[in-house]
Formats: sequence, structure tokens, C-alpha cells
Amino acid sequence: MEAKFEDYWEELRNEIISELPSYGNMPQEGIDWIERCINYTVPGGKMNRGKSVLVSLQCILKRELTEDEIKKANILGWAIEWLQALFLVSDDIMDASITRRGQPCWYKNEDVGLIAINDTLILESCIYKLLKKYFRSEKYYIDIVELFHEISYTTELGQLIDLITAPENKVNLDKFSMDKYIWIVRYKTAFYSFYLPVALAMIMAGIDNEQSLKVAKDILIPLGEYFQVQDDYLDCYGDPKFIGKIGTDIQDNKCSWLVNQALKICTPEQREILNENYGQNDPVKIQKVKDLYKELKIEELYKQYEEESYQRISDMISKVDPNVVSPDVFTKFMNRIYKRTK
Ligand code: DMA
Ligand code: MG
Ligand code: MG
Ligand code: MG
Repeated sequence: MEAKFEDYWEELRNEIISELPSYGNMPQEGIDWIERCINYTVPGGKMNRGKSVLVSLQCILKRELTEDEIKKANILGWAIEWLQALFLVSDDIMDASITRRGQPCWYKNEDVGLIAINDTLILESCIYKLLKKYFRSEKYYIDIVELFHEISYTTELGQLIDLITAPENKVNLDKFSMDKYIWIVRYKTAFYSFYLPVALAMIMAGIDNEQSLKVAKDILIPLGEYFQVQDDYLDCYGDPKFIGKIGTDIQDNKCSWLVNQALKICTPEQREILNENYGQNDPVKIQKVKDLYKELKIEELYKQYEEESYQRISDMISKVDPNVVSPDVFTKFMNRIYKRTK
């Protein structure tokens, strides 16, 4: 039977762990720490991003893949999961989150705390260890390394604007706007979650010319925007048991889709309610914001947005020239997230 995505985990973990003693007999507790950290933070998500590399490669090549191609696509998928892990570990520290994937955030473990900052850097280094180990002799090696660097950078820029638009204890609703929102979500989410897996598959398949990558980007970035709007919706309305995390956007003063919608339609009096209650870690104030969202029927606006986005993106996909990129790549991705509840 063909190996599944999950089946590669053990090999990759061993790859990282088994090399550590070569660092001057690294103390065993350090090796144990890294093993515990990667076991805790890398696997255990939905793995949508990781699995999409192989799915995309299959759509693009439209032939039976070799065992080696399957393995390589899945390893690139795991490299994305690794990237995701380091962004989530740091995101949870900066967002003061409590749980992730149904367990305490990594930094919340009693003996971890701010050591988690160095752990994110180790997680990042692991990506390049793995790329080197498995791809060094491929002619596209430098292209995938550069892509990981570039996409990491875009994500970091997105996180920066996300964070400085949401200063602690300094609510200023004038800082928010839908334009800024779109910029933030493109950079912090869409590039690494949607464009990266497909671009990696395209590079593997040898169709990495500017034109084809642009066609992919033009659809995948809007798809990523839609995905982050869903994330913002679920932050407020999702069931923590289901989404594995407890929402923090209201108290974190985030430039979320929901607050931007509220700002677009609220009266000056309602804006004052937001001004007084948004961005503060107080359950009563959080509830007041949620009550206002209810009054403004933000949930209904979201349902409308969801339908419109599906239509709009389906339209875009239908216009893709199948000789440039197989439209299946996008349809598969889209159907996997449409109306998601986690
Ligand atoms: C997440 O934004 C973006 C990155 C790069 C992790 P977020 O803080 O809304 O994510 P989550 O809701 O998962 O904490
Ligand atoms: Mg967060
Ligand atoms: Mg965040
Ligand atoms: Mg969120």
C-alpha cells in the first residue's frame, strides 16, 4: 500500500534527532527537548497545507507518480507543516493564546515559557536541514530554498502589521480598515498556506515560469484571504472543542474581519461601545462586543461573504487556461475549506 502523508513523520523526525549527537555529543537533555518540542508542535494539525503538495503535483502531472516523486512531495509538505509549527508557536506567545490543537500552547508548558522563542528558531533550522538532506542534488534545490525564505519573510511582514495594528491597551479604531485587513491576511496567511504548497508542486513539476506562478498566485491569494476570514469568524463563533483553540481576537485588539464589518455599518453610538469595550481582557467587555456583533448581524454578513467568495473564486477558477495550470489544483483546495467549521 502507498505510504500516507503521516507515515513520513517518523523518518523526518529521526533524521533531525539522529544528527544531534554529532554536535560534540550534545547533552542528552537537549536532544530530548528537541524531540519533545517537535513532537508537540509539528504534527497534530489538520495538515491541509502539507497534504496539498502531493495533491497538487498529481493534478499538474496527470500521470502515475513515481515512488520518489510521492516521497519528495510529501517531504515538502512536511516542511510546510514545520514552517507552520514555528509560526504558530511564536504567534501564540504574541497573541497570548491559551490552547492550540486541543492542548496548551507550547509556551504555556510550565518548563517552556520563553525558551519557546529559541525553539521557533530551531524549528526553522530543521526545515533547511530536511531540504538539504532530501533535495540537495535536485536542480530545483536552490529554487525551493529561496521560496521558503521568501515566503517566510512575507509571513513575518504580515505578522508584524497584524501586531502593530493591535497595540496592547491602546484601542484606536481609526487604525483599522478593510484595505489594511486584506493586506495583513494576504501576507500573514495566504502566501504560506495557499501559494507555497502549490508553488512547490509546480517547481517540482518543472512549470515554474513567471506566467504560470502568477496564474496560481492570482487565485490562491484570494482563497487564502477567504480562509483567514473564516479563521476570524471561528475565533468568535467557533467551538473551542472543535477548533482546538480559544479565541482571543477581541481582547487582543485585532484588526479582525468581524470588527471591520462592524465599523463599516455601526452608528456613532455603537462605535463608542466598541471604543470602550474592544481590546481589553475583561469577560464583561468581551461580551459587550459580542452583543454588538449580534445587534449588527455580523454573523449573517459572514454567511453572505462565504457564498459570495465561493462564487467569485469559482468564477476565477473557471477562467484558468488548463494548459497553464490544471484548474483541479484550485478546485480541490477550495472544496477542502468551503464552509469549514474547524
Ligand atoms: C495566524 O493568524 C497567522 C500566522 C502566521 C500563524 P491568527 O493569530 O489569527 O492565527 P490563530 O487564530 O491560529 O492564532
Ligand atoms: Mg493567533
Ligand atoms: Mg496572530
Ligand atoms: Mg485567528
